Amino acid sequence: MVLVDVERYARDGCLVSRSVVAPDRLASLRREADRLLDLCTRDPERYRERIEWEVDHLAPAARARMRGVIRKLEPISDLSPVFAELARDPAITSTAEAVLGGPVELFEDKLNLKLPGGSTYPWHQDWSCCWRAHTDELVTCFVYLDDADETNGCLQVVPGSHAGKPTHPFRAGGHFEVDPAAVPRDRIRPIPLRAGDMISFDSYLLHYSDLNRSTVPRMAIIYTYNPARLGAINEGRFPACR
Ligand SMILES: O=C(O)CCC(=O)C(=O)O
Repeated sequence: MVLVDVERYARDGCLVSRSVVAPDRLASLRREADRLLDLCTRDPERYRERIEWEVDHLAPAARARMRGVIRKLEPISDLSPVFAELARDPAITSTAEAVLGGPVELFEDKLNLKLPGGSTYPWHQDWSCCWRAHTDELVTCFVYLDDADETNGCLQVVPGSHAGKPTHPFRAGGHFEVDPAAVPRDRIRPIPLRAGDMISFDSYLLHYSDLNRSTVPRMAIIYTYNPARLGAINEGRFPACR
């Protein structure tokens, strides 16, 4: 049985779990990530609804060398039995189950690549930027396939920023990035983790990741869960192409 520190999660809005994926399984997950990347890179037209390109998120000066590089694939569980199985693994789901108080249903699933040169995710709150149409009873489980630190863009968070379910204003003219003035700089914590570790977090938590300035990838598989009692509320996310 996995012990989950739900009090700490409630206080910080996030929780680190070490070694949720064993080293031998990590190797096969990386191969699966490479297979999906290859599949989508070979036929980008077919998979276009799933692909986010790096060039669409980088400053103009950095775009030329990142042309054709994929930043994110979403969804993936319908393309990949391997990642669909991982989504049901108790080592992953037990945190979401403990926090949400019962069985969980997969709400969202994606593979964030952040290959060398990969772009920033600006400060945001998942609920206010992306999921307002749905419930806010959501827990995101962010599992690293590579070691991650500040050089290759590990996640950074503001612990406790979820408390009271605040909705911070967006940057002027935007609909994703929280106004940088609303981010308390002195409370920012980078969370360097090893491959196979996981950070789970609340849908109101302020989080960010920097450019990958290193020569190594920072791949992560990201699952978000809702309580199973609400049903499969985000089934519509799957595109027709397989
Ligand atoms: O991959 C990352 O570094 C951050 C991803 C993220 O925050 C998101 O997908 O909402």
